[in-house]
Amino acid sequence: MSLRTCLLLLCLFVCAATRGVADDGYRLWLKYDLIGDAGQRKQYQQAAQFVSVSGQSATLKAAADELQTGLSGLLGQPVPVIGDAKGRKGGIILRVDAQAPDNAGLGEEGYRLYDDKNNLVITGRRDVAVLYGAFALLRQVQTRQLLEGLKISSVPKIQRRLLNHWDNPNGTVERGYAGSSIWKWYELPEVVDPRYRDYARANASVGINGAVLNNVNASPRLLTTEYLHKVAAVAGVLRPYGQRVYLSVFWAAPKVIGGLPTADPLDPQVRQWWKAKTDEIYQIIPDFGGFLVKANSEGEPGPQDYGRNHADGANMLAAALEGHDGLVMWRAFVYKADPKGDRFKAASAEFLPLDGKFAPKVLVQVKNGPIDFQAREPFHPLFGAMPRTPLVLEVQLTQEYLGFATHAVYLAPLIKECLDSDTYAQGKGSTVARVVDGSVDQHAVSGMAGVANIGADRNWTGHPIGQANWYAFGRLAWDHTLGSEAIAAEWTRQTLTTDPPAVQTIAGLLQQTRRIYVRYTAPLGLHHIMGEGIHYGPQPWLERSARPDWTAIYYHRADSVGLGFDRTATGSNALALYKPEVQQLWGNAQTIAPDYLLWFHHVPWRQRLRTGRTLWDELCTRYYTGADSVLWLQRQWAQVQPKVDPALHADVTARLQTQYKEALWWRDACVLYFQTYARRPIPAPFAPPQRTLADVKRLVDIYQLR
Ligand code: BDP
Repeated sequence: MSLRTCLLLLCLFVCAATRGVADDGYRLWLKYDLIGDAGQRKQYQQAAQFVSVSGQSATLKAAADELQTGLSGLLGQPVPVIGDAKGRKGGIILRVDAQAPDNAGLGEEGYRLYDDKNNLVITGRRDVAVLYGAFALLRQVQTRQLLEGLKISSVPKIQRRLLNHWDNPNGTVERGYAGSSIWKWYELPEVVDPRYRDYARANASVGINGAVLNNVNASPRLLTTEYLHKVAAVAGVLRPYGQRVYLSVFWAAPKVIGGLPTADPLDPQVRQWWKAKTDEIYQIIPDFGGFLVKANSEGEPGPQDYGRNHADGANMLAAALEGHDGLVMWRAFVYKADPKGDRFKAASAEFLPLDGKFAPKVLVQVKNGPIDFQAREPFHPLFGAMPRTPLVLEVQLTQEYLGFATHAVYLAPLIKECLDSDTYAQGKGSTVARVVDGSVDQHAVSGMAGVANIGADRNWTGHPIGQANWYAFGRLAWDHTLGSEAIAAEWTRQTLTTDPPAVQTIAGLLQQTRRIYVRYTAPLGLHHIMGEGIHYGPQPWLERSARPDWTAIYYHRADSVGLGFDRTATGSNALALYKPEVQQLWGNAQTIAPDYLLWFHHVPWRQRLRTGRTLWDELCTRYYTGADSVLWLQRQWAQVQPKVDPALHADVTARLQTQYKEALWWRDACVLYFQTYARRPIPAPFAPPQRTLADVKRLVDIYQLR
C-alpha cells in the first residue's frame, strides 16, 4: 500500500470515527460525536470523569444513562455512573432536593446547574427536573460552552408542553410528510419499538412533557380497552422521560363503542359512560394527561348535535376527570360554512360568550391565527379576549401549508411572531406569550401544543431542517423569551456542525426561510390560496369547493379594482374583535405593516404602498424576489458543504432544488392569475413568466388527480 493510500484510509477512518458513518439523521440533535479539538475535549474530560447519582428511579437512571452515553461519546473516555461521590472531584453530581432553599423557586420541573468548584451539580426538586438539567448540561457541551463557573437556573414558563400527533390507528398521519406513524398500533402492546424511547429522549431534551398520541379527527378505537393497553405500553416508555400521554376523543364514542343511543353531554347515561371510561383509563394509565377534543368542526360530531354548547361538552369531560390529575383541551378551531360570513370571526362568535363558563380543568386550545396555520396570520383574536379561560396556543410543526417536506421553512420566527404579538388585553405588554403562560390573567394552568411533524422516516421529519422545528417548539414552549436565531444556532451546533462561521451561515439562512416562503407563496397578507384539499402548491383561481370557505376567492377577493379582504368596518369588521390599539395598528391601509395588508384591506391595484410601489408592482416584486431568494438559500447552503455531513448536505441540497422549482410555480401561477384582474404588465426588471396560466393550472391538476 502506498503512503498516499495509507493516509487516505487513515483520513477516512478518522472522519468516520469523529462523525459516525453517513449521517442518516436518526440521532437528531442528540448526536454526541467526539469533540474534534483535543484541547477543547480535555477541558470537558476533566470536568466529567464520572456521574454520581443517589436514588433509583427510572427517571434518574434515564438522566444518568443519557449523561454517560452523551459524555463518553463527546469526550472519548469512559464516564462511569457511581453512587455517592464520597468526596471525589471532577464529576457530575445529580441531586434531587426538594428542601434546599435555593431550589425553592424551581417548581416541579425547573433545574439548576452549577459549578461548586469540585464538581458540576445538577439539581432540582424532582427527578424529572434533574433529567432536564442533564440534557441542559449535555447541550452546554454539545454547543461548546464553558463549564467552569457554570451557573444556570431554568424554570419552564408554560406547564403543558405537548406534541399533538395527528396519527391514525391505521398507521397513516393526517398532514404528515415524514412517512407513516411511529406508533405501531397493531404490534403494541407486546412489541414496543425501541424508537419510542428515542422519541422520548428527544422530547425530554427540549422539555416537551406530553404527547397526544392520536389525530384530532379521532377514531373511537383508541378508547377501547384493547387499545388503552396499547396506549399504556407507550406511556410506560415515555414516563421515565417526564412525559404523559393524552388522547384525542371522538365525541360520539358513547354511541359507537358504548352502545348508547345518544352522545348528549347532559344525558346522565352519557355522563356515566365517560366517567366509567375515564376511571378505566386511569386504572390502566395512572398518569394519563387528559383529553383533546375537536367537536363540531369540519364534520366531527359534538355537543351542538344535541343543542348543547362547547362548555356543556367540555365540562362534562371535566366532571369525568374529577379526582384524576387530567385536563380537557377543547379546540376552538370551529367555523360554519357561511358564504356571506367571515371565517375569521367564527371561533370568536362561538367561544367569546362562553368565557367564564368552563370548568377549572378545561383549557381552550386556539390555533395561532384565525384561519388555519397559514404562512403568516395575525394572532388569533381569542388571545386576550377570554380572560377567564386558560388558552393553549396550538402551532403546526408539520408543514401542511408550508411546502410539506420539500421546502425548508424554519418555524421559530413564525411562532415567535405570534407569541410576541401584543393583545393589549391588560394594557401594553399583554403579549400572546403572557396570555398563554397565564401571567396576564393569573391562570394556574397553561399549555402550548405543536402539531407534530414526526413520522417513521429514518430521519423522523422528512426534511432534515424539519427537525429544527420540533426542537424549536420545545425550546419556546419552555421559554418563549428565547430568540429564534439563537435557537437555530443552538440546534445547528448540535445537529450539523460546530464550526463557528458555518453555524452563523446556517442559523442566518434558517432565520430567513419563513420570510422567503411567505414572499413567494402569500405576500402582503394573502392567505388560503393553496391547492384544494391537498394544500400543496398554488390555486388562487379556486372558485368552487365543497364549502365556500374552502375556496381561494373567498379570501383574496381579487376584482378589477383591487385585492384583499376588507375586514374593517366597511367590510366584515373582524378587526373589531381586537383591542383598540390593535385596531389602530391594522385598521388603516396606509399605515398597516405591508405583511398584514391584504388580511384587512381591499386595496386598489394602483394604490401606492408604504414601500413606494403600487400594490401590483409590490406584489410582483415580492413574488419575484421571494423566488430568487431560494437561490440565495442554495448558495448559503453550498458554502457550508465542507462542514456538514455529506449525505445530509446532499439531501438538503436536493430539496432546495425542488423548492426553487416550486417557488417559480407559485410565482408564475399567482402573478399570471392576479394579472387577469390587475391588467398591468409585470414591472421591470422582472421578466414575464415563460409559461401561461393554463400551463401552471395543469400542474395543480396533476396533484388533484386521485
Ligand atoms: C386543517 C387540516 C385538517 C385538520 C384541521 C384541524 O387541513 O386536516 O383536521 O386543520 O386542525 O388545517 O382540525
